[in-house]
Amino acid sequence: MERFGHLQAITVTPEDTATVVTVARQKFLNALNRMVLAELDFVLDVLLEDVPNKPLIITGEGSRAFVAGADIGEMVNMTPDEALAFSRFGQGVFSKLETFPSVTIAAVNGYALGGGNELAMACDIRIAAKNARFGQPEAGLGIIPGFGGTQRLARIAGKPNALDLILTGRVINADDALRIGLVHKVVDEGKALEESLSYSRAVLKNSPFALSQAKKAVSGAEPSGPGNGMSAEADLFSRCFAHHDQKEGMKAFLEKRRAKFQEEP
Ligand code: CO8
Repeated sequence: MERFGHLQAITVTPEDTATVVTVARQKFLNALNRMVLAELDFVLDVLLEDVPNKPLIITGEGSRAFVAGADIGEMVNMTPDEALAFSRFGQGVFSKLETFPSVTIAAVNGYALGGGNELAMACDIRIAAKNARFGQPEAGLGIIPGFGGTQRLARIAGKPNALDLILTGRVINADDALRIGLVHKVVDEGKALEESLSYSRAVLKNSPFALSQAKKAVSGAEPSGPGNGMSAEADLFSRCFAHHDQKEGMKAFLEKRRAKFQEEP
C-alpha cells in the first residue's frame, strides 16, 4: 500500500479477507517504542478512512515474538511526566484499536509480554500459536502495566487471574491462556496468521454495520468502562518512574543481571 511506504517499524499487507498489520522490529522482539506506537496510530487512522469495514489482523514479525513489551531501553531514563505521556499515548492508540469499527484479531506468535499482551488484549479476538507466551512482567521492572493492561486483563480474564499474572509476573503458555479466557483459540506453531485470515473470512459474511454496532454494544455492557481506570493506571504508572525500583529494574534488564529492589515499598 503506497500510503504506508515510509513506515519503518510497521508493515501493512492487504489480503483478500483482512488487512495485516505487522510490528516489524524483530531484532528487539518487536518491542514497542514511540516510533511503533506513532506508526500504528497513523496506520489505524488511514485504515479507518480507507477500509473501515475490513477485518484487521495485528501480528509480530518472525516466530519468536508477537511483541515482547514496551521498549525498556527507551523507558529506563523516563521522568514521571514522560512516563505519564507515554502511557497516555499508548492507551490512546490501543483504545483506537479497541474501538476500530471492524473485527480486529491478534495473531500471536511467540512472546506477548507487558505492552505486547496489552496490544493483543485491545483486539477483539486473540488466536495463539502453540509457542505463544503471555504475561505482565512489569512489576519485575519496578513498574505496572501502563497501556490498559490493569483494566483489560481484569475485564477479559477476571480480576483473580489479572491479579495473579500482574503480581507474580509469571509467563503462561497458550493452553493456560486459553483456560483463563485470555485467548480464543490455540493453533499449531506458524499457523496463527493463517487461522486469523480464515477467522476474518468467517466474519465477512456478516453485516459490517451490525458488527460495528455489536462491538459498541458489548463494550457498553462491561460493568467498568475504560474511563476512570485508565486515568488511574496512567497516574500510578508514572509514579513508578519517581521511585528507585523503576531505574534499578530496567537497568538490571538491560545489563542482563538480577534487580536489587528496595525492601521498603
Ligand atoms: N524492550 C527492549 N528490548 C527488548 C525487549 C523489550 N521489552 N524485549 C527483548 N528485547 C531485546 C533484548 O534486549 C535483546 O536485545 P540484544 O540482542 O541487543 O541483547 C533482544 O531483544 C532479544 O531478546 P533476548 O536476548 O532477551 O531473548 P531471549 O529469548 O533470551 O528472551 C524474553 C526473550 C523472555 C522475551 C526477554 O527478552 C524478556 O524478558 N524481555 C522483556 C520482557 C518484558 O519485561 N516486557 C515488559 C516490558 S514493560 C512493558 O511492556 C510496560 C508496558 C506499558 C508501558 C507504558 C508506557 C510508559
